[in-house]
Amino acid sequence: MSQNEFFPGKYVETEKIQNGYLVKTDSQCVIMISFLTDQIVRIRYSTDGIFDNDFSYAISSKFVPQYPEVIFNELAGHIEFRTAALIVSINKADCKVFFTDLNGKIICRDEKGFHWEENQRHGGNIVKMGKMVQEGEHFYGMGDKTMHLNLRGRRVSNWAMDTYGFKKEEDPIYKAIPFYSAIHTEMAYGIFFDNTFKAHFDFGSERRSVTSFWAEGGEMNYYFINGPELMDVIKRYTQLTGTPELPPMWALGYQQSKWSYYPEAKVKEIASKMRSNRIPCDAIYLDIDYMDGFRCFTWDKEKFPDPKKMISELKENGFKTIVIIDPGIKIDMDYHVFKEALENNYFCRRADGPFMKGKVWPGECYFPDFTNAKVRKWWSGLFQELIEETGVRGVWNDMNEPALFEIEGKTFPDDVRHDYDGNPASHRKAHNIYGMQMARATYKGVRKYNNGLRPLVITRSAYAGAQRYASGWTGDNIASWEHLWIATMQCQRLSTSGFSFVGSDIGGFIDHPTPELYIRWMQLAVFHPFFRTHSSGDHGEQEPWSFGPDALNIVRKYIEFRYQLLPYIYTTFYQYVTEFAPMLRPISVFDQHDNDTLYRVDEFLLGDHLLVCPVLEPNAKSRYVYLPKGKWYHFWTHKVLEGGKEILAEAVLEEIPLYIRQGAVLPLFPVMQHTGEKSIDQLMLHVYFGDENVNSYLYEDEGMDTNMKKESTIAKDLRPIRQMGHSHFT
Ligand code: MIG
Repeated sequence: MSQNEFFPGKYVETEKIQNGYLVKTDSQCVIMISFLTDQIVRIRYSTDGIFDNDFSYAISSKFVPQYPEVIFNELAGHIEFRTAALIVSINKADCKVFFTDLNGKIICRDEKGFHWEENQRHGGNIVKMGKMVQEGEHFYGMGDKTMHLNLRGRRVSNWAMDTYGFKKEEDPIYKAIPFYSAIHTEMAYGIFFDNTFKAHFDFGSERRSVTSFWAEGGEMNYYFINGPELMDVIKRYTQLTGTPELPPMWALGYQQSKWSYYPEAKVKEIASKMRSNRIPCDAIYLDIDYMDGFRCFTWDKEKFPDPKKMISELKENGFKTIVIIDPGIKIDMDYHVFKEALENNYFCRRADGPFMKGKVWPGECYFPDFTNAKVRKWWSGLFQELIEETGVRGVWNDMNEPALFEIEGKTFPDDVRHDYDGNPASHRKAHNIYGMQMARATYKGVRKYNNGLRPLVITRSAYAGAQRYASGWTGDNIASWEHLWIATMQCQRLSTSGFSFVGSDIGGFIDHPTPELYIRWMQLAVFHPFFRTHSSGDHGEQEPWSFGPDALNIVRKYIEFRYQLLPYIYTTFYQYVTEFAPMLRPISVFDQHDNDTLYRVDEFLLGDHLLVCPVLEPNAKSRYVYLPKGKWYHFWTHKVLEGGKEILAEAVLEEIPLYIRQGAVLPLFPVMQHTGEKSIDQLMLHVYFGDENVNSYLYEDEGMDTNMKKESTIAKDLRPIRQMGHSHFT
């Protein structure tokens, strides 16, 4: 224990305040407890009795706290707060907190509990929390971390970083999502530590019996989210931090990208090759080279003499055009974006006043302070021309960690100032949310000028809640088998961290995949919500036809299958948006009561019914699959199998092991070349007949408009297709 560590001390009294309680101690430390629902309790600590202005970028404005009735009791050794689902107790002797169910069974309890160290260099405190590891406890969540899903025995940190060619286990990387879920003795709970400073989480790594988390500034401010089902913990966290709008149907189709497709003739060639090779595709991407000297919101007129015309021709052919936009604005008085921002004082400054100057693609740049509402509004307005005039349909935000070249730490220095929406702060506090605020401003702009159509925004960096504004990709991965494994970890993990609309660069961004690796990657990515091939382009072609005719045939079959699955994926997305259910579900989330699922990471569910078992090794002809309990149809042979055990599954190159729950009804589209091609009300229902009573759902609308209910012709609410039971389906 360090000498200047402080603890709250002894309990003195409890004071009821509006929507909560203040628990006072014999030090100046005060604990604020508020129950948002019966299942979610927020705990804040002030070390001197003065709480900071309560402000969070993470919490969704759509989340309405219920402030349920709470019963307060003072007992001999502790005080307790009871809701209809949960008891939160505080020891009188040391103010340690413990959470129990209504039977008094321990869900989670403090070890050292809250303690802090004064931060003499920066002011404020380093705030720390220590909790006991319960017997047989497992930990999940934490965003895009690259290691095994189960975090028991590990330490990770949150500080958004541009990590080109990141490695397995490398940490931190692009995203910072301070939420974990835990399970022991079939009871799950979650902790959301809403603190944006650089933060660390130790899951029994330093000491086997202790889980701790701490941040280098700010407040100890966390939410305890009750289960007991993991699925409910994730849903409750997701409701708290929000979900996106339903994306347009095309954004769930296949997308082709590269750094970079240019000039115009090349872009059109790629598009027409998609059609001539009969590869279904809905979107094509322009990376940084479309710009004039990497100036955002400009075009290189030599490469793209008439972008509006090109985009409308692509549109005729069924392609949406997506462009990249970075945060760095080139220092150039002849560049209108730079001039406007300079004149209006929109750029970030260093502590002593000068602008934050840093090198990225355009050379020396200044950077908008996206934590200022005025700046966000201005930024949104910049999209008018790109979206409304030129016809771009989606925007891809890169480098928003923010990333800088040629500087220690690869990001802004700590002293950079941010408005933080009226709570002025240094970069230490604003770093992890900079990217999400850029994505937010981008989303607002793209949506505003998109003619009432739903937009697509993609972000590389994220903090908790960023999922409200953007989809995400996992950054600069490598064409290797190890990275295929990392991709399936990251996408499952992000999905269980509230961020479902995710995918990896198919085939790998760096280096060139073998045909086999590209095929296996595609077979996995078909089941990831965001479905895009992207590559650095330095190592050869990475289009579906670049790997020879045999590979092309297999890849085509899977992309076609993705389009057939769209009604199911769209419905799964709707369940995410409205019911907060993660789209990708590790099998531990599917059946936490089966202990064998708690370490398994190589199978996952997409939505309610599809069990996906990617092949992650070269030369495979088969792989072991853990089939969760229940009965499953082998997707390709229709053979029915009994779950609750490991089986050897055939996995020749043409085939990814895939299973569907007995009793499910799967809605399928016909094969199409893009989502605008056919009227999408043609639907086939595949019935996987069985004795189990399994609900299947279908959400339909016209797939484009922001006004989902009003404008859609065949909008229907989430509804059972049919409970299969023993009924016959016609
Ligand atoms: O410094 O825009 O992750 O997808 O192609 C590299 C060029 C900048 C990094 C992104 C990648 C993108 C690339 N960008």
